[in-house]
Amino acid sequence: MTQYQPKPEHKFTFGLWTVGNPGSDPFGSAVRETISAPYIVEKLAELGAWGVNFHDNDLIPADATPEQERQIKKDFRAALDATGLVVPMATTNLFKDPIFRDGAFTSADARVRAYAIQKTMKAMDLGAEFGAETYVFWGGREGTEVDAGSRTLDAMAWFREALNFLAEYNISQGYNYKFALEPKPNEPRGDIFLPTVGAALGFIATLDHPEMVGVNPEFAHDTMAGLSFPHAIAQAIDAGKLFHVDLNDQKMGRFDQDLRFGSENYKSAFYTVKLLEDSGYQGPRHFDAHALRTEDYDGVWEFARGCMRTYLILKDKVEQYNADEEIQAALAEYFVKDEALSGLTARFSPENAQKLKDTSFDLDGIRSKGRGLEKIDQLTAEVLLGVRGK
Ligand code: GCO
Ligand code: MN
Ligand code: MN
Repeated sequence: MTQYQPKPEHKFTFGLWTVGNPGSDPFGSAVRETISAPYIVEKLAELGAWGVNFHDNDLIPADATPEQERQIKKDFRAALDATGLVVPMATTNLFKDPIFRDGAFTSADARVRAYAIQKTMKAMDLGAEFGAETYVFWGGREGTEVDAGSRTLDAMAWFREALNFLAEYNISQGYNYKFALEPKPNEPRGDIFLPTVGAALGFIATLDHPEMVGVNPEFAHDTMAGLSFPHAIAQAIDAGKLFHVDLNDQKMGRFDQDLRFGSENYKSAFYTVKLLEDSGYQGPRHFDAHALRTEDYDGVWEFARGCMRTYLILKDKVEQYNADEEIQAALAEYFVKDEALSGLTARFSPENAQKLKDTSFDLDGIRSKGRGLEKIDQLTAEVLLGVRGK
């Protein structure tokens, strides 16, 4: 049991909104009482987490008086100091207030857009006060159910304008945040703008400070849409843009379930951990997940422990996979090497192009040989099922 004990060095984080989620859904009210931020900090530290993240209003309720705000910050700070928990990421709630019913940065109402930027600047101030280094932008309300307003093209321009404004604010305040855009295909909107990691990466390239902005992919979001999460994060890593990651689980084609990490799609969870670990990703391992609505707080802490333990178990499996001689031998066959040809294709030159044109390939030989993936996949399954010795 102690083998998979989460520790701060593993960089596990949770949002106040995750373990603090009281379990209400569109059909039913809360099943758990609301718990305070300092209590959450204390419990997370006890479980071995490294950090805690928040939306502005998770910490400071929208209707708090200045006096209440001061007291909340003081108590939260005291809990952080007492436990050593850090706040690596902060974000803005741009979805709860009815004012954002048709978008925040992309609302067709200029007053709403300006208010969303104002609210975000204040939330950035709050995050910076607690040392946050990553600032997440999840545009949950940035989208449509109907295209009746025909604002999609304008929305792209407004979204860009907002991010450019906030990037300058980041610089002028010396906050040094890295911005991370979090794509999601739908929910709460019927269609959310920038629905995939690829869409977000394309958009980032159009910003004034593309170097400041990366992505925060979430397991559930790609899985909901039937896409591959490991492929999404691989693309983010390749682009040097994996600034943060939201780990959870999800059944394909369902509403946003936010299940315990690794509870549903073992293989995708394994390849997710493998990509994060093998690529040397240094950021937080953030669990943006909720305990099942069936649970009381005992279940919530089981859930939080479970997310972290499963990550560590899968990390162990990755090490086992990487060290498994039979798997490595099969992989060596799979990755067919040809230095002469790779030398030609690595970089264009007229000479290389000519040589490549003159090359004759053993096409039938290549065509007739299978790729050996059944074997590699079965060996991987056996590692995951725990029947291959270490
Ligand atoms: C969701 C999102 C959010 C964001 C959070 C941080 O599906 O509701 O994943 O949980 O991650 O707002 O920006
Ligand atoms: Mn989500
Ligand atoms: Mn998320």
